[in-house]
Amino acid sequence: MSSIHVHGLGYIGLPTAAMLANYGHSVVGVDVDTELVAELQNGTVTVEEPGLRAFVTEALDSGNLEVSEEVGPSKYHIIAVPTPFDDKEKVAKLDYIEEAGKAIYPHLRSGDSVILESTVPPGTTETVLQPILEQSGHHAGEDIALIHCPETVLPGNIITELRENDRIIGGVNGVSTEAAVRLYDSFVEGDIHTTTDATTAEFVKLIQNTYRDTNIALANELAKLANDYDIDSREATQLANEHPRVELHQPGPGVGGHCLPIDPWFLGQNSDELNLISLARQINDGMADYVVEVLQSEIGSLDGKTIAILGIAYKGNVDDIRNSPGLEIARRIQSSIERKESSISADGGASPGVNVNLNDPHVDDQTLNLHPLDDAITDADALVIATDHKEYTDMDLDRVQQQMSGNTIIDSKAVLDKMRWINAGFNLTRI
Ligand code: SAJ
Repeated sequence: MSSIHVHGLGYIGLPTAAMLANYGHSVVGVDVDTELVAELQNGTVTVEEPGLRAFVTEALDSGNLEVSEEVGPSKYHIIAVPTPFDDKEKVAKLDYIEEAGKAIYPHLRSGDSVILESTVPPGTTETVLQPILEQSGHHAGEDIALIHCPETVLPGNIITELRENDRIIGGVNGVSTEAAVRLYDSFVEGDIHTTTDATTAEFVKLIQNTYRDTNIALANELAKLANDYDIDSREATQLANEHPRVELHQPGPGVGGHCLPIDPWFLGQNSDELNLISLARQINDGMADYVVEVLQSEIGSLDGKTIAILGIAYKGNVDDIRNSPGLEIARRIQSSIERKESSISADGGASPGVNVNLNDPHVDDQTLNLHPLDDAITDADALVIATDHKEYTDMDLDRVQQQMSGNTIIDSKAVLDKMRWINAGFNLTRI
């Protein structure tokens, strides 16, 4: 069993630290956020992720997991810090990785390993992290190991996927790779694939999310085309996917979260070859506008209307609102009225505005004016379903019918049984 420091105790670092501790390693979870460290030291886990609270508690209670702000010597250092995205420049900000490297290097000893798990532009391990670590006087690939091993877990299923997913391990040399394989072998049940270098491992992670984002963009374009031909794109996609070599993804209100909308841009950080990939990003970013267009084509002007947006988490059954398509739709609805208001005010008219009710049973955010589902729906002219939460699939049709003042539903995640709701008198449109 090894001594391990896990740097960064967020969505990835915390479950990883707990996993390693629950497999008998001696783990110190480190974070620079004093409040988070204090909370975890008291056994409080605030992230909504199935099973995580109990899993972390088990690790803390066993004594194998400690949480600290202090870095010390350790056989392995795993870096799982965020890589924020500069949306204007379309580049990754690597400050947290640099800070982690600076915190680690004074404690490095011969034979130690540093593993970067954070998602990064290709080349980061070798060109950004390695020079910082080598300020210790040790050399990566000689007397210390340096590796990129990307995380690939799906929020909502993190604990299972941490254990069961395959892992890609790319060391700066063979000895580095082997050191990481020994560690991940102690808990990973999936296959471990090794690559010849860290940059390939970084690239692989990015192209997995880029594949998904680009495929969704194709699905979104097909949905718009299908709409023009007055057919249901979901039915067409399902039939197309019956072919053994076709695997189209699902259209929707846009692509949210902190991975798919961002990682494709990292590929272009040191290259000018992003063409299809950046177009796919634009198509997916344009879906919120498209949903509003469809809404307007169903109910006409939004002036004076009440629209309920159901779902602001970026995807079903999670509480994460980063790059939320639902919130983006709400903003676009508001701004469509603001644009109209400014043209109206030129000729002296007035606009009654639009009333947007937000609901999300999974999100608890005091900065947003969230309504309980019943309140959000009451007197709504239209519902826009933007997240595939289970609660929306289970909505009581009769109750919704009694509460709404209109009958229009834009089901951008295809959560409702379309024909059942249409047969009951709803004007239901899928994206
Ligand atoms: N979405 C669609 N259509 C689809 C699938 C997804 O519109 O057919 C939307 C979702 O609604 C959501 C967004 O895409 O808004 C992203 O959701 P997701 O479930 O595709 O992915 P994430 O961001 O939750 O997690 C991804 C995963 N990557 C892949 O599946 C290749 C996960 O395994 C990674 O670990 C994670 O990114 C990450 O951390 O990079």
